[in-house]
Amino acid sequence: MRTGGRHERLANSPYYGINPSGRVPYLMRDDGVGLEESAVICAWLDHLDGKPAFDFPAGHQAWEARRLEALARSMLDGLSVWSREIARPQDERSPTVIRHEADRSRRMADLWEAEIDHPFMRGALNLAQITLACALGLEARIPDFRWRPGHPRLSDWFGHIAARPSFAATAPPAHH
Ligand SMILES: N[C@@H](CCC(=O)N[C@@H](CS)C(=O)NCC(=O)O)C(=O)O
Repeated sequence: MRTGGRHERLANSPYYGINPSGRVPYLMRDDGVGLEESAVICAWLDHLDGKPAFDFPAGHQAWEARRLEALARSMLDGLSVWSREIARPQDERSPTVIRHEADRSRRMADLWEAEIDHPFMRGALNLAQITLACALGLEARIPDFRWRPGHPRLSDWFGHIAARPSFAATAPPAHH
């Protein structure tokens, strides 16, 4: 089993022969079938030992899990657009896109300050928690993404999850 590593956005990258979408992460299963999309790859890895920990809970709670996971992904997707935009050469950056994503990130930080005490966000580790932590951790890559002021509960929550050995070992390197 292999996962896609460093990714170059090149016109004729040999990586496109492996994964035509060109996106990472990408997991090549031992049977030769490749999987993309973080949630799909996480589910696959989580099921490898026959004791999955990240499956949705039963009943109505499954909708809460889906709802929160979608909100976390929404924040992360917006931040990905922002971080990609500021990585472009200065004269190719769109101030409109950057402003739109900065505004979105502020609304989402407010939303999460209100949602962060939800039992699903405070209980056993799950994909909604991981996704939100990845989003908030992008403060290391996006200098103007300053979500902590005015969001004490979210800051406290992030402090705990960021201290997990797995998060500490894979924190995004600061670009500034
Ligand atoms: N929702 C997807 C997002 C994947 C994604 O957009 N990956 C970025 C890097 S973080 C990428 O490969 N971008 C390169 C491209 O779009 O060409 C996931 O979670 O796997």
